[in-house]
Amino acid sequence: METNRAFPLNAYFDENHVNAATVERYGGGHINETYLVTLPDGKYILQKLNTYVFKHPEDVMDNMVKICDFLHNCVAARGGDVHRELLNVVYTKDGRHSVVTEDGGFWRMTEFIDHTKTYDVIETPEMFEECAVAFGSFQNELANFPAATLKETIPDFHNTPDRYRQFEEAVAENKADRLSSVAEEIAFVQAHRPVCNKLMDLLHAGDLPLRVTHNDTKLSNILYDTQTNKPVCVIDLDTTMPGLVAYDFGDAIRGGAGTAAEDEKDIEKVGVNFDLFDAFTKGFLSTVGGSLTELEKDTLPDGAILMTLECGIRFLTDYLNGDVYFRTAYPEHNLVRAHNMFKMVTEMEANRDKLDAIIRKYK
Ligand code: ADP
Ligand code: GN1
Ligand code: MG
Repeated sequence: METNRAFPLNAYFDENHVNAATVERYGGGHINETYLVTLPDGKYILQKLNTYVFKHPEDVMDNMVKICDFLHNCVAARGGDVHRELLNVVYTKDGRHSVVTEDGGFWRMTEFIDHTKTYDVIETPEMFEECAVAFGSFQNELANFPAATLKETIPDFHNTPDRYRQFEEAVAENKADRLSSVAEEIAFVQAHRPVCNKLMDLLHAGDLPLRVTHNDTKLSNILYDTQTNKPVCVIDLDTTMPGLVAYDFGDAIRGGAGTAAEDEKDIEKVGVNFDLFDAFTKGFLSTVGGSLTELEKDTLPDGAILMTLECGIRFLTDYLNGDVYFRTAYPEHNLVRAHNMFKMVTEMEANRDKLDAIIRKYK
């Protein structure tokens, strides 16, 4: 339990409420600091945004407010529960979407969505198919969102060639003096350099359209109802901005179709579960398939390989830089994560025919 004086609760509540509040660390995200605030009459999620990652956190919140307002209308129009099926920003007493504290901390609050949980490893293909429907529906609902009003919260977020450039920079700088221990991993990434360009080349050639995508479709960014085990809400809208559909498909496969957790230490347990790949494809294409071009559908497996490779490159880069981006629990954490991503890439590449056949089955 943390002392609530360390948090900007005064900006949101009167003195009595502040005194009655308890605050505890919550959730397992790699980026922001997340806390559960409990008051006698309600629960809230308070988050300190990671300003190393989000250089302009006010842009993140401006986007979030616009997206949540838009989703509010969608959920209300279909008769859904507007306090459960979307994130609701809690405003300060003077009507602001965020608080900047004296030490420069950037904070936001949302309503806590109770009786939900997240998963690090999915339990059944059915649950993963439903996850796909949830992410697909999120994309469908935002199809009419005015994309030009969104700010780019992390420039070049899924620009894989640029991620490769940052990796090369990290190798050259060797800031954490870890280079000598990762020769094999570096060779793996270098051998995959040509793969990094595929989707960006198609985008730049005008062959793939930009849509409003979530861009961080990992399993723990879906809240599942603890009673029904069905997805309730898509969360973590910090990177929702224009992107390729293959990013959302691919990142979800990366984070959910594995046979083990992202940071499983026993590499033997790490691999791709093709039944889960099948289930996600089924749910996703049944939801967004009607609005996708043939090429978008055909390049979904490229997205799965690319997002997994990109994430592995990002973990390895962060390891080389001394763990400055992702939250880590021990020194080799990012390296373990990178290994696991590269093993999944290898397995998907070796089974490309199988992945293509699954896409054909549902397209
Ligand atoms: P990060 O960018 O660090 O991943 P998230 O916004 O995804 O931050 O939040 C981290 C975790 O906190 C989520 O995985 C989820 O478990 C929990 N969480 C976040 N917002 C809510 C909410 N409004 N209601 C319930 N749980 C939430
Ligand atoms: C981060 O924020 P979180 O924990 O949901 C990261 C994703 C990575 C993921 C890997 C803003 O997601 O891009 O794929 O970790 N988010 C950001 O687990 O960088
Ligand atoms: Mg998250």
